[in-house]
Amino acid sequence: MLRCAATVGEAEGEVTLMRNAARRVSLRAAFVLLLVGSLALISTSVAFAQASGQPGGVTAEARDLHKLYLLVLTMALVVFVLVEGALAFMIFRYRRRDDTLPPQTHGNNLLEVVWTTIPIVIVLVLFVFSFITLVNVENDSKPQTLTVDVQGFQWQWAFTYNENDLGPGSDPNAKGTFTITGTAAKEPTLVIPVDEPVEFRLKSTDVIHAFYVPEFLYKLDVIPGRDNRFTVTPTKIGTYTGQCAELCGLNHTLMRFTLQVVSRADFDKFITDQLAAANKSAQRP
Ligand SMILES: [Cu+2]
Repeated sequence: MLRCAATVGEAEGEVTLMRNAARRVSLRAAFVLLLVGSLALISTSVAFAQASGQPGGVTAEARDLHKLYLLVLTMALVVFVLVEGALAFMIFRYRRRDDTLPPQTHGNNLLEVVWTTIPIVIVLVLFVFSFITLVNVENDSKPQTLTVDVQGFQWQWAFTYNENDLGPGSDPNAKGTFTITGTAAKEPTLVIPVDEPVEFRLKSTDVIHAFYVPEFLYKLDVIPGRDNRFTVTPTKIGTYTGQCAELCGLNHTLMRFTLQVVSRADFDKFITDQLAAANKSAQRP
């Protein structure tokens, strides 16, 4: 009898060991599945975010902003798929089959901690990356900056260049200036060199306007009495459109302009031509 009881005990012990081993294997499989699934979901979301049609911009700063956009969109997609997936799973798996009340659960510390921690981590990650991007984009201490004074007025723009402030090699004692002023009939063209930091100093003589070139992925208000400025480093030669992005009165829609990003040689030629024209008109009686 005793031997028989010992044999039964040993058999039960073996069964428990086998069950524990099976549980470990299935836990490991679930973990691997979760890891592979998460990686697949993240890479699919990154690919989807990249293909979502948001243009990458034409400046170094826009590239940073575009990266931030992709990060935010990827995180949003991952959260969306996980939340909606869990919701759909619950709806179908635990749908009502009869009138029996399901087991009622009141509070679960682990779940509370998990669903409080995850949003906090997401917000912190977004805050840190947004802050780093903002500091980079709004860093106005970049060296060798060429400056253009941008004046917004009802309802056009005036762009002023100073001969002593045209980037590397410009004569600090030169005094020539010229202004390109837009009119209702003729929109102005703003010309800047490629691969050089260009600072825009924004001023308004009347109401609030906003200086906006969509390809910069950035805009800044032009406020009377306030010296707003920002710097961009264009990386792509081309012609782009700009516009006022703040409703500033009846003819707000007329506040469009053209932006040309050109090579340094073309920019120097543009400056020489404009200064010559400005000198000629100044000498006219
Ligand atoms: Cu406007």
